[in-house]
Amino acid sequence: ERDLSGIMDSPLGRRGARRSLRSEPFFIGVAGGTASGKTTVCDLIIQRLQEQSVVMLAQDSFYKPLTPEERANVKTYNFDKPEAFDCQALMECMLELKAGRPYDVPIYDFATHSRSCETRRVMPADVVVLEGILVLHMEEIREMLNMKVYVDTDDDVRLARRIQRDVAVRGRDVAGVIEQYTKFVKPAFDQYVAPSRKFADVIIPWARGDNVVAIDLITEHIRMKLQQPDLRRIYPNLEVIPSNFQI
Ligand code: UZR
Ligand code: MG
Repeated sequence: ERDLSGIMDSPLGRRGARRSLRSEPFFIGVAGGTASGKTTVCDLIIQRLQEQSVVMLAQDSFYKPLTPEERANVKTYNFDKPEAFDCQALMECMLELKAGRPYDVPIYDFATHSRSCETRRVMPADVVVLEGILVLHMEEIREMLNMKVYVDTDDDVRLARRIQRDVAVRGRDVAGVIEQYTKFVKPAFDQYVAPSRKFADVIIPWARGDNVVAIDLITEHIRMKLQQPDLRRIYPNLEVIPSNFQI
């Protein structure tokens, strides 16, 4: 076991450590099935963390753009498998933000299944909120998260919302949405999303569409962790003391 008392008692060491550690954001991942309320949960968390610098990342932004062949056969394309996402780019984005550098996030168009030529610049922040169906399934991503949340909403509620949203916002027709749901969305949910629930630190029941207590608990936890940057990063795992700790 390492003796940290000398380092911790040195005011210079402590200040230096805090300064260098401060630049590492607190990552919170929010997973759950399609149309479970992930985006709403993230919006509410962000609203309540107004005094902090917070950025939002959606796994959806990292959908791989479809090739012309895939686009021609879009009805047979599975958007719910892990391979549909550019996991490499998402990982790169997280690492850049972790290092305190900005990242230009792709803009994905659900109507054309392609990336816009423009990007959205995400600046480094104290808190990074990452939302997406598979953020707890993907191991590399999961391991970077300081807090893992799963939004738990009944399947029938989710299907109803999914139909409404895809028709209203994503330019689909009802029959098409249901067909895609049955063929791809539900099987992938059963195979990847639902089993990732066991990785969550917090499971939020979201059937009614609100859960103020859960949002309060999450934001209070984050606020507390941000006040103790050294505790958050050093005590949980003494092996990962940054090399620049002893400044
Ligand atoms: P959320 N999706 C599309 O419908 N079209 C695309 O071009 C890309 C993705 C859907 C995808 C998945 N599945 O279920 C959903 N299909 O977006 C994930 N079919 O988005 O997490 O907001 O529900
Ligand atoms: Mg969403």
